[in-house]
Amino acid sequence: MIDFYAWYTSNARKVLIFLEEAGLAYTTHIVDIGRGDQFTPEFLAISPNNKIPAIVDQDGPGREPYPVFESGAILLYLAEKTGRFLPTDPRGRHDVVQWLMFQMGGVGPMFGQCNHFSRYARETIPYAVERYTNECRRLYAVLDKRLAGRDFVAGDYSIADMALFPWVRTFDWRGQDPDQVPNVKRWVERIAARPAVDRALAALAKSPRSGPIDEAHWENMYGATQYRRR
Ligand SMILES: N[C@@H](CCC(=O)N[C@@H](CS)C(=O)NCC(=O)O)C(=O)O
Repeated sequence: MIDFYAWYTSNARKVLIFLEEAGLAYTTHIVDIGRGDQFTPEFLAISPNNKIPAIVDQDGPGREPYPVFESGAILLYLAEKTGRFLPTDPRGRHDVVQWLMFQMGGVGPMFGQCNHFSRYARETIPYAVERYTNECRRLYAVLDKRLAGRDFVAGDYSIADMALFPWVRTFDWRGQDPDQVPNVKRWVERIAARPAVDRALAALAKSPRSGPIDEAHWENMYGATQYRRR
């Protein structure tokens, strides 16, 4: 049994796609990062960087519970645990790891900054919006080139595709026209058509938040006076 700690974000969806694809038994624990639930001592013991996603594998190495944080590390852990979605031959494996790191070190942080400056920031800073929008466009172009003549980013469908898909599919969030990156567009459609992906996206589709967020916490986390999307 996997305990899965999540909020309604792309980083959480990566892990949920794996859990659904592999058919692993899991329980979802919603951590409301807009109210500061990620700072509880219980959660910090699992995820010391106060971020979702995180998991606890109740049947970890040595048959002991084992906590894992950082979505890329979680995907590698689950791939190795199940022997799925990560090749065992060295070339295939390192191809996947490189594209996983492209997501973790490039797409995730840059797309996140783009979201922040174009949708959440207290004031509009044209330099920042332009810088991150341009960097996102460059990353889309890198991925488009990679996907020319390929169905998936590195060999068969793998944890690299699972990591990239939730971020890349939201073209409009960063002003990207899908028709400018036709290989990426087709790859997004190919992955979105998978039943396990559909189940994962439906399960973490939209925040069902009922009450207000903790604005002091949000200010601290995002530098915005209130939650707002442009
Ligand atoms: N590199 C981390 C990033 C995780 C991340 O940024 N999580 C966000 C939500 S998507 C979060 O939990 N933020 C809460 C906070 O920063 O306090 C990963 O890939 O797991």
